[in-house]
Amino acid sequence: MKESYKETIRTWKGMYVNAFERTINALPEVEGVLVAYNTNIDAIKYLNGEELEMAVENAGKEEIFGLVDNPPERITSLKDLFAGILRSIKYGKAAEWFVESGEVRGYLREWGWDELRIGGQAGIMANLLGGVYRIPTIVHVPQNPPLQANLFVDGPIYFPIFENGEFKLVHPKMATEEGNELIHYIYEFPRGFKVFDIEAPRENRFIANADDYNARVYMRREFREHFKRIAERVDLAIISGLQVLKEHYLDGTTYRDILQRVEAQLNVLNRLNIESHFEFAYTPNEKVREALINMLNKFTSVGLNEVELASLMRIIGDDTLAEEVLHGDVFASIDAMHLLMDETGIKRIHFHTYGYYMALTQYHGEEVRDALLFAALAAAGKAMHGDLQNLNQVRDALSIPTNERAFPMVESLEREFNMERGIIDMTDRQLAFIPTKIVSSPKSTVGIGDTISSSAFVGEFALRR
Ligand code: 8BR
Ligand code: GLC
Repeated sequence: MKESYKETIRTWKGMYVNAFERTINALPEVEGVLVAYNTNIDAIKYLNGEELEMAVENAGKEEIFGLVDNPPERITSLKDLFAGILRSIKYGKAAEWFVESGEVRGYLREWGWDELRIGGQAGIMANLLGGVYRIPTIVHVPQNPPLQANLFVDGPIYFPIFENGEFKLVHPKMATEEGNELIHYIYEFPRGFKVFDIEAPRENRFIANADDYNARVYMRREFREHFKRIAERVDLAIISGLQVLKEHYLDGTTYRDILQRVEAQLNVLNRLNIESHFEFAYTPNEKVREALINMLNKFTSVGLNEVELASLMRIIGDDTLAEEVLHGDVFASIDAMHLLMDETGIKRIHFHTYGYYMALTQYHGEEVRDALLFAALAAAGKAMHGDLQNLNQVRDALSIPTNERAFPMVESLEREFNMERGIIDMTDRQLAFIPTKIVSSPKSTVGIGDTISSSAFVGEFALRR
């Protein structure tokens, strides 16, 4: 090990400990967070090689293999389903396809799961913010059947209801209804997972999405009609779930109609001076993606990973920059973040990737970096346990070594931009950079991105108070 690395390890260790203590002490400062719109049930199955091989053989191996590199991107038959799963394994890539066939939906339910968890960015963040950080959190839940409501953990997690004109906030478990069960079937596999001659280059998951509500960003009546009353109860909002929008729906609705309703709600948030964060999940449709970029000026903050940042560069930058971002070039990623800020005026961009995070802000302060450090601990805790249940699991992540592979980047940023303790002063902007903690055999990967973004956004706000 390089001698200078020992010093770097000590420096970051100290910063991690300090950031953790400061952030958990500040969290009670947050009075309320709103998370909307996508909540669903995640039915997680940890794949078994032999079982999967048998199922593939039964469904028609040859045709399925033909589809692996010719992906239908949606599921109308069992062949599509298995092609999707094998493709994710082969490339170690996350993917999410809609299940259009009722017969396949029946099969998926029969095939079963190992574990049910609350899903959707909004649902996951509600369990984290309300259940683990104990911050009062109002969550949008498109459907509230008992199966899903019981996946919300105890704590200050609220579902708004109006009874005889009276506004009430109750835990989702206290207001269940005969709703549809919106199930996303998640097939997780570890690095090195083998099936036939395919071997997973890294851990990841394939999602078969059997949910017609979140697919069109269904909004509950309470949110459509009483949004202002809901918004008045919080000081922060996190919006997600717009990535699934399609250009047209069968009934003639378009993504524009849906986004207009979302924009009206953002206007309310802005009038009330509520800071808002948009979680930018991968959006396959280019028109929708472009419309989302155009909406970013209504938000205070945006969170994205390398695939998402690259996909935005294909629209507002160029393909070369997009490729460089995808290949993990840290300088290109910084250029891309600046470009996104120039184009949209958004005040905060939080980029996360395997091994390091960065935040570009139109304001200065060490709390931006400290919130990223706190988020990295939460992410590592989540990777270790699959489901985060308490702050001790976040604290335990302090013992995981800081990712040394990011140290050469720290050195280049110190050389090029005079970075000091993870902070670069760019006059009118600030860039914060942190090496993260990587868990070597994560229990599962779904929801880590949501954990990172919400912890950093809410943590920073708490520290600034
Ligand atoms: P996305 O799903 O938005 O890409 O977020 C996933 C993030 O989880 C990655 O950017 C990475 O930072 C983090 N992550 C993954 Br994937 N595996 C991890 C691990 N084993 N330990 C810590 N963080 C991890
Ligand atoms: C997507 C999936 C959902 C999952 C979430 C995790 O929204 O549809 O099932 O829980 O991503 O980030």
